[in-house]
Amino acid sequence: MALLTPDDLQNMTDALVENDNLVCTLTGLSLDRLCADIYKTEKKNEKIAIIPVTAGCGIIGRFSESLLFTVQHFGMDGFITKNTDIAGFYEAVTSGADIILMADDLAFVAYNLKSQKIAHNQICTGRVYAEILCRMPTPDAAAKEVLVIGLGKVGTPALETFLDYGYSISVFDADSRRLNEVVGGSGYRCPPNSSGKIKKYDPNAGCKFDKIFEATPAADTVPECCLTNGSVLSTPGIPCGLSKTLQEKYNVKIVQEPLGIGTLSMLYAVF
Ligand code: NAD
Ligand code: 2YH
Repeated sequence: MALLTPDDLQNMTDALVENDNLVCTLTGLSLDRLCADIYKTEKKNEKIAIIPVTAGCGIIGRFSESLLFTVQHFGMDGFITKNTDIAGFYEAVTSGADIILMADDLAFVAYNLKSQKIAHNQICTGRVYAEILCRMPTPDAAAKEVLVIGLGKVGTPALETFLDYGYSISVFDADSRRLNEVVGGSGYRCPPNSSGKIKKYDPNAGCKFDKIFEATPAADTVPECCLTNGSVLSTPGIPCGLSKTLQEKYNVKIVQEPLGIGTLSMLYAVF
């Protein structure tokens, strides 16, 4: 699992605001309204505690602060506990928190102490970045085509979303075992009822995609041959899988931000 770094989060606040505007242009909904519509929930003045966690590789500079920015940017009441770990959990509960955000090296979760709903960052991130593409108007309603690159813990819930919307999905993953598993529609962590709806991406077939989803930890994963002028790339992957040169050459619109969009999706999942 790739860990965020303080550098990844350096421009996070600007990126969140810019992406909110872009998502609104693309879908007609702000990120806040989009997440409310995905989960059919609304915020109700919940108090959100962010607990820094020292386990594993330890506290990541700007992580808790970026979560607090996200919470406050979307009009919610949040605070970072002074204590870390279990002492931070005790502080959060005794301070009247309704929802807890906390992450170690393996998982980042939102937990609603009142309703006991829990959300996982990778699932909620994959879902919201896929929903952004699904909610864009498609010129030809029949042509619901998407290319998905990266079939891991973020890419898999995205596949489920595209299947729910009736997309025909082309997929690629550098791990051929995972690729075959997903295309075969069987095996561990494969979306149910996907048989026949997901095909291997063939770079030699000349297919161009208006909509591309990418969730890998690698750079330059989006090949030139899949791009068309004005393609939209929705990508939680860090770093960005599309080079600056190709982005400019094809006027690609990119939805990408390192933490806040996925966090907002987690919060609406537990409201
Ligand atoms: P993962 O390890 O579960 O999955 C990554 C997948 O990408 C794997 O299946 C791997 O085989 C594949 N892959 C690696 N290199 C590739 C390449 N060059 N071409 C094609 N496929 C390749 O990871 P994950 O948890 O799904 O996370 C994916 C990315 O999303 C990471 O960069 C992670 O940091 C990022 N992430 C971002 C956010 C956010 O809010 N922006 C949230 C969660 C995760
Ligand atoms: O970055 C991570 C992991 N990759 C899980 C998140 C999935 N996108 N964890 C952050 C660890 C934060 C640290 N423990 C802190 O500062 O509290």
